[in-house]
Amino acid sequence: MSKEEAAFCSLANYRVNKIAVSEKTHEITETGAFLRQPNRFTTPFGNGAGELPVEAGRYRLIVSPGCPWAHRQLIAFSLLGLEKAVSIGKVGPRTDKGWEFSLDPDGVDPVLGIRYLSEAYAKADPDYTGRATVPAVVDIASGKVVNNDYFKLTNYWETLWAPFHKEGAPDLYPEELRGDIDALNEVLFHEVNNAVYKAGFAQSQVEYEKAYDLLFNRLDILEQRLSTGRYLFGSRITDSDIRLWVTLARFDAGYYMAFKTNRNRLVDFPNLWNYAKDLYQSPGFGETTDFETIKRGYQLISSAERNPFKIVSAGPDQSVWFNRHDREKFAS
Ligand SMILES: N[C@@H](CCC(=O)N[C@@H](CS)C(=O)NCC(=O)O)C(=O)O
Repeated sequence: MSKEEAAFCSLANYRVNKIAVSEKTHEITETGAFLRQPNRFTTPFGNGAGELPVEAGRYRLIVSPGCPWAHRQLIAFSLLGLEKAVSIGKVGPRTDKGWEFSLDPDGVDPVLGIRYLSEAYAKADPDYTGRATVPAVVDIASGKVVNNDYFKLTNYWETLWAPFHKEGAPDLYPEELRGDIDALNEVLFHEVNNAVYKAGFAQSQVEYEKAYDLLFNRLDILEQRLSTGRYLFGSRITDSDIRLWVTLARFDAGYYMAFKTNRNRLVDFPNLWNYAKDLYQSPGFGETTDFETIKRGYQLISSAERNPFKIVSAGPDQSVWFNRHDREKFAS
């Protein structure tokens, strides 16, 4: 965690934090760096007092398939078979009113009965002035957002929600690897998942280049790591693979152009590209990936300033994701 991020996270009073960042500086520091708003709703799932009870039918998970933080949840749900316990609602393209349930009949989520995701945030905290983000877990009975902690959500699904996993579901967060997975996830967040945003939203050359260097330095290390094992932790898919993969899936179609993370494309890294294709062709990954939504989502961000004619690139050719990969060489 950088010094700025640590200072930001340690601000005790979220309201002060929110005003300083969202209203005055729009998540931009004095030096022009992008500093993501903290998650507002972080109550953990669990059976302790004050925790969110793990109960089938109680919650609705709201996602946009274009969003990497939400896409993680879709992959975990597909691999674990959780959709019977927690239903999923999908928002349409983001508008100037935020996320809208524009894909649903009459533009209303059939379970929550709301038109905008911001309504569920407002029900939970009428004073909330941050961005109403996906993924968001909404308590169906109250209609309130109860958790939007994208960093921890997959870990909850993988552990506390185990009683609702489908038969034969993989263990994506094996106990003996948790320390190593957590350590890698922290690095992945700062140097890959969020580094692309730090590059794309930077408002100074220096901060953009800092993020760019951080990102490609880490991708070079991961390229090496993936030369010795099929997945990040050897022969089994774990939570870390889901986290790395959602960023790789958006790399050439979104970040490369829209966020200027263009030292090279994903397809130029031999191991990362074969690894990414391998996962794309595995259950849970390709089937939850919507390249058109991803492309439009990134290329039309803040389109008034960044892309005033709203032109979305025709490429890249997504059929390459079905090309052969070489990762079976690691199969035992
Ligand atoms: N909850 C996190 C991360 C989730 C996030 O940023 N989601 C994006 C989509 S990838 C979003 O919902 N953005 C809505 C907006 O910016 O209004 C945050 O608040 O920064």
